[in-house]
Amino acid sequence: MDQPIQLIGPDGTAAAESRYRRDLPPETLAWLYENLVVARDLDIEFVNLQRQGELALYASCRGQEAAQIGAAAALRKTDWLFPQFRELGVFLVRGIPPANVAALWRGAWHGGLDFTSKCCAPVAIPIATHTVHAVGAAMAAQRLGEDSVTVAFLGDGATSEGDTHEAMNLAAVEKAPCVFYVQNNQWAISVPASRQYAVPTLAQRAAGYGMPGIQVDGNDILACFAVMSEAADRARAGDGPTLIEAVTYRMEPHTTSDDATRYRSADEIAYWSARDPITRYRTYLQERGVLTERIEQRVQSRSARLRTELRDAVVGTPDPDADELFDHVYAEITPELSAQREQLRTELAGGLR
Ligand SMILES: Cc1ncc(C[n+]2csc(CCOP(=O)(O)OP(=O)(O)O)c2C)c(N)n1
Ligand SMILES: [Mg+2]
Repeated sequence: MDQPIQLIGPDGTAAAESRYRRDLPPETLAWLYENLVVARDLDIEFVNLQRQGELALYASCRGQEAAQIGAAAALRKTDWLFPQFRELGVFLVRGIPPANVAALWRGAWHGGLDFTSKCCAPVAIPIATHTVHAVGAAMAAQRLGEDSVTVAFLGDGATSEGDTHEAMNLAAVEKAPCVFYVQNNQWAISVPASRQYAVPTLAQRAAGYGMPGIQVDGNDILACFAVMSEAADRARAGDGPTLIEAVTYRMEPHTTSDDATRYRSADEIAYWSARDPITRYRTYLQERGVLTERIEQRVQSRSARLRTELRDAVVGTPDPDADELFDHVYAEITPELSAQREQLRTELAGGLR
């Protein structure tokens, strides 16, 4: 069985892999580093905001930054993103303001990921439903003669859903310009990957659909960039979908509502901490003289600015009018929803015992 594609080893040294390029220009290498650090810092800010009662819930991307940023950076701004819900790194690269992401976790608004201007679908809490939407969007682009690519970001858990099977099969049959990017972070809440599939790797599933499948070290940003570039090129050339399995790790609990110490060991966390995606990339860049003091300062100042902007946008913002829950379901409210709205109004006014 092939090893996952790796361009940088866990200790930051170049891995022996000749099929993929790692000779990106220094400014691109630095830009990738900047996004890794900023994503991690913003992620900490999101967790803090949740702990301080400003967000209802948050699903951390800690540990998965390279998988997300490497993949997103390989795409064009006109390529369509179909996120699951843990993709802060992807949103950052796409230029979606962190405050818009926070609105979603605050329950204040649907999230402002913006399908039209940012080519990014809303997050999909009902697991794997977005995979079929992604294929539909890819087929639409195909029929419109556009050269955009659609990427469904999904988790290892999502691969067990029927929707994922339907999506992959349809995409392969239609040669849809779609990439299935599975972040195998080893857990679906408390269910380990070993209870999720019986094949040795998720990438191998691709053969059953008739598309290429590739496993990549998801903590290696250059490898993730390389395999996504290749898959996007394939899709753009009309050669159909690819299944990528990025092997990574969810360092934090499933969400801020979860206690992961109940189901996983400190040894496991230590194993993956030693494979941290940022530490290895920093070492790699330092050894090549790419990381200068000026770049580190720029990264720190962007990070601090975005953290402050996020905090300022979130803290103290008024709760939305609860009536809004009903405003966007149908163009005209139905009698059932109207009755529910009345009931909620009465309840909020303290009228229900
Ligand atoms: C259809 C459906 N079933 C169950 C859930 C509850 N649920 C939310 S997240 C999750 C696990 C998802 O795991 P994975 O796809 O690996 O993504 P990860 O959370 O690891 O990023 C489950 C089972 C849901 N949201 N939707
Ligand atoms: Mg998972």
